Amino acid sequence: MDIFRLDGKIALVTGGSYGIGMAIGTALANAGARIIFNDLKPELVERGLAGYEALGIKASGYVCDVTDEAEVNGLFEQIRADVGIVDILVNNAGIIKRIPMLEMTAADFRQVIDIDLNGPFIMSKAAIPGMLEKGHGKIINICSMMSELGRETVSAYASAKGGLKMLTKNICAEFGGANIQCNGLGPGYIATPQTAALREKDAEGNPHPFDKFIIAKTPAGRWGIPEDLAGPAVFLASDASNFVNGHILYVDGGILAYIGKQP
Ligand code: NAP
Ligand code: GCO
Repeated sequence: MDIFRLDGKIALVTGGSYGIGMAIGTALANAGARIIFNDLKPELVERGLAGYEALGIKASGYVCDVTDEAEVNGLFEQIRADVGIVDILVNNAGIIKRIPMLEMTAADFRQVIDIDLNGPFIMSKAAIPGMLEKGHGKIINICSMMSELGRETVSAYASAKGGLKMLTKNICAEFGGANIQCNGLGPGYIATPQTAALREKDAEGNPHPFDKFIIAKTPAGRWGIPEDLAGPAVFLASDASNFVNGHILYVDGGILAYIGKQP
């Protein structure tokens, strides 16, 4: 079972101060990895460090905007000086804007693409030289149901996550021969701050219509929790997946396999 261990590996999780990123960082740490994360604001980095410390995990946190190539290159230089060369990169940072397409501005569309697709490109481009130097590397891109399906109001997000699926396959194509595996994790509907609005009860305490829809659409009959991603993330970060490349592993409770329960 040592093939699932990450001892001696350095893992960088973007946007890792809470939510899915924190859960994945925690899982990789529990498998032996040295955890590093970045976030947009110092107070978020402090929050993340406190969260990891409370779990007995010694993490390192840095302020860095994944869309700023100069900041990202500086981040990797700082990490190399402070900790070492990154072995595992988890491109987790992301936003969503739920706006009907005809009401969405081009600026809104561009911002989502910038963070959710350009960000992973910039981060991967900065991480790969070190991985080539070490002779191995793991890149895990956090995709989505929207890498495969459309939905009203999320045109920018679906375009970004669909592109992220194809960036994953392209990194596989360009660097698979250098022992770098790039795969995607495709979470279903997970209870985090990003989906809080879709789960809000009304004044009478009735469930949100979308909440009921997702429950009916998910064979597991529940929303996922960030911890549901722990095992799949460790698998894709470990030697257990050294011959898995360009694959999107969906962790969705069965949503993509299911037409949905009759109302
Ligand atoms: P979340 O709770 O909104 O957390 C996203 C994290 O990314 C936050 O820490 C956020 O910081 C950070 N971030 C945003 N823009 C950034 C930037 N430019 N540079 C650095 N960090 C940035 O989201 P989540 O639910 O944990 O989702 C994490 C990832 O999983 C996202 O890529 C999301 O698209 C994907 N996903 C989520 C679900 C779901 O159902 N929750 C399902 C499938 C995929 P701030 O707090 O400062 O914004
Ligand atoms: C939405 C949700 C989804 C989830 C996730 C599903 O508005 O439909 O936010 O996009 O975040 O991406 O996999």
